[in-house]
Amino acid sequence: MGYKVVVAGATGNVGREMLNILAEREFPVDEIVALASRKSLGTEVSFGDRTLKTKDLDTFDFTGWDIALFAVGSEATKLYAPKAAAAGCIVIDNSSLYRYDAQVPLIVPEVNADAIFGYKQKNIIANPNCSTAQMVVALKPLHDRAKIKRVVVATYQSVSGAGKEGMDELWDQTKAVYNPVAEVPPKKFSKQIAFNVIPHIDVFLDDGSTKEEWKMVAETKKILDPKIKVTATCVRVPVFVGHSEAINIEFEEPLDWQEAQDILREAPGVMLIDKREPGGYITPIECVGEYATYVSRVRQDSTIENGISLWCVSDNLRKGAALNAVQIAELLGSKVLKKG
Ligand code: 11C
Repeated sequence: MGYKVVVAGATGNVGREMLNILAEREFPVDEIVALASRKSLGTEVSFGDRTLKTKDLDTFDFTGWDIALFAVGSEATKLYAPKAAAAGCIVIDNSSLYRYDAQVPLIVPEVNADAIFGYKQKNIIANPNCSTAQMVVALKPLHDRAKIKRVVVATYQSVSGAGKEGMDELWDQTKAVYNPVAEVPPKKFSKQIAFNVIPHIDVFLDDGSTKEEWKMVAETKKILDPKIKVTATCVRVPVFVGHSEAINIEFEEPLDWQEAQDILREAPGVMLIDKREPGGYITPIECVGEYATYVSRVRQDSTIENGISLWCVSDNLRKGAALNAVQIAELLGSKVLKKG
């Protein structure tokens, strides 16, 4: 016996990946429905070797459905997630709407799987921001060994984090540079993204940081440890898929880089590729379509007492979104619902 599964927002970048990953990982599905907003109604999406025609999220009755994976953005989540949850369907939400709600667990299965039981309070579980998810997967095993005090991170985030429109803007601007028939002015991004980098993701906050940077701070605290201090600079780069992060970590206890490598080599969800030679590290183009959080360039930071620096790369649509959501569904299955 398997589950009745809903994927809401099935025509977007993340929704499509949710369907792909449910099929790839052979999630025990008895019945599946792909939902979309009115404007995408009837669009066909793939689920393994099947094709699903999207149905209307607005009129869908969630009664009798076990799990709903939501990838619809905060506004639609606000309307439909409570409706699904009230009908007894457990929502795994990819938007930021519920992430900071004390009654909603925010889960990265490799890091805080036991928090899953908190779903009972609202029947909702939150999926983290992509840049946080990959970072905490890499930090967790190091924190367990040497206790992290402070993290300084700079991100290099791909345009797919901004949805299909972000990807189209990079593509169109890149073409226009070589074949300038018509100018492609910035629309989704605040400046030209082709052949450029933009130190601005999400809205600006009063202290001069951006909401993307704030999310990395707040989410790391909620998922991993509220005592860890985090400071982030989030940057959009002209890469289609795959977020990269340069992470500097200060520990309470000494940790040398060889031991950090050994720990990361064994850590769940992590793939260490660290040869200390040209090409002996991972770049975003190599992580597309993969599940792992890749770590490279592990080295001592001798400017602080117990410091390590490293490079971390992952597919933002997968570990950063759809894969993590499916892993949460798997966790729900194995620890709570126990049907599969
Ligand atoms: C980006 N990280 O790369 C964002 C996308 O809070 O789920 C995901 C935003 C979020 O633009």
